[in-house]
Amino acid sequence: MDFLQKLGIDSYNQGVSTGVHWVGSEGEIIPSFSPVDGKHIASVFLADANGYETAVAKAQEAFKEWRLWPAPKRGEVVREIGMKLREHKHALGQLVSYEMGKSLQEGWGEVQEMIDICDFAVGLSRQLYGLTMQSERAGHRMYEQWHPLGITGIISAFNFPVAVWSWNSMLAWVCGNVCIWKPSEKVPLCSIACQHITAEVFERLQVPEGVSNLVVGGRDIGELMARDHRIPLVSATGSSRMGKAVGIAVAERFGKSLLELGGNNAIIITPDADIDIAMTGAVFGAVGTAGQRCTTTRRLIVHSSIYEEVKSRLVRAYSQLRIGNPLNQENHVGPLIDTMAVDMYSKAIEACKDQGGNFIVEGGVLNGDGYESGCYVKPCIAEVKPDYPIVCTETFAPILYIMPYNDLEEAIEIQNSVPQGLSSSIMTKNLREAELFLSQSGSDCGIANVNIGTSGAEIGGAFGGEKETGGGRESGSDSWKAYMRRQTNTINYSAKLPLAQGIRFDL
Ligand code: UN1
Repeated sequence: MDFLQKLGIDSYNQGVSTGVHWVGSEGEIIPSFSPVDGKHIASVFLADANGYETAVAKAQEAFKEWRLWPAPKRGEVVREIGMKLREHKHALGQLVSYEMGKSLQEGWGEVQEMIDICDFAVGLSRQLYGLTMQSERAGHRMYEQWHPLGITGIISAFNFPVAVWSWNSMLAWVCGNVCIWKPSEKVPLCSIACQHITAEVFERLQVPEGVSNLVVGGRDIGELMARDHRIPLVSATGSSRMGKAVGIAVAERFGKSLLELGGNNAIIITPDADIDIAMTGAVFGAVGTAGQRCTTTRRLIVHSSIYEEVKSRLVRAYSQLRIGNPLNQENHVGPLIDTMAVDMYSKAIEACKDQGGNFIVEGGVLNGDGYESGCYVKPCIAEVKPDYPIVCTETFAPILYIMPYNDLEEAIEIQNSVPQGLSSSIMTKNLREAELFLSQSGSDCGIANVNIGTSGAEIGGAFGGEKETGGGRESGSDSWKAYMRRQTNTINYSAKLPLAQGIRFDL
């Protein structure tokens, strides 16, 4: 495993860093096991309350200096991080794949997303534009400008152990913020590797200590961050349940939160679909990352006239899936993150059966040669009714629900009938169908695609969704605005003091 060495991972690693320096901790030691082969990779000292306090104090201090760096200079730092990531892409992708369990291609793809967001953020560092308005008063000028917020708290999930952090941190940094990152304790080594990569750059460019803090910890650290008034923005990725708790705690102290939570994404396949494209989109969407993306395709809503054809093609496609070690590029599907996730998968299958689901591709946990970790499961497909409680729930596993529809309005209603609102797509060559799906009466999701599956969004667009997905937007477009505060400035350069709205106040 020479990638561990290349990324600076030791047998024992500190879990708290203020950028260049690692902070000793009295916290619990957690081992990181690979879901690929069940082997112990390395261990990490979790952050305790003292480690957390050190990080917050350093971050506060660093912010005072970092916010004074011109934004394009901050962009230069991010550019250098992008260069370092290119150098480490191979090794970091391998670590992501080994520690998290996604395929090697997807591990490298995740690092590519990091590189891409660095490029995006570098350009953005010269484009943090505000508007100029026309004042209603003579001799007045009015405009708005954007200032950094301070500390951005980043809580990330296991499924994208490095990319989601980079979407947040690269933008937050060019905006002039400092960051405190609490990664998922299921994938601590990925975060430690990222911290080593950025530390090299930060040291060389003399970035103040405390701009990039890592706090590997459990739920207690997440709770501290959510309640901490010194952290004006908490960006959290994970389940809707976690996001609700974070959102409430942050709102209670009038902080800002950026929530990217559960999805329950559907593809509508219409009679005018190119079935080959629809199949590839659906199968990759459902089994890619073993069904553990927030953008995973969980529901297929298929027109009744092609329902049987789609079903039999899916059954055939699923019979060809190779499940096994994700570092072996022959395999399509790797393991789930841990045996707890396997348990949730098994329970969801049971619940689906109890609620009336008919499995056309059976699931099951795999044992034996190559499956020793106990984390490998069979992707499966069930015919369901759209309102089964299990169908309205996000299960982070490769379980695909399929259901028929008769007219497009009905299909859109089914698609929108779940509590989550992240990603959606329609497979059709019919312009009218596509445009209806994208119209105000169409998909209610943050992402709506045509002839593309629900997953694999590019970084250039704003990423996030509505309803229980939390409403936040990360990554591209103008998502940067979430990391800054807007200030409206009115300047009077006349010799009088006219009041707005024509009010007179004569002394
Ligand atoms: C996530 O699962 O939290 O769109 C993010 C995608 C990826 C990001 C997923 N670019 O599938």
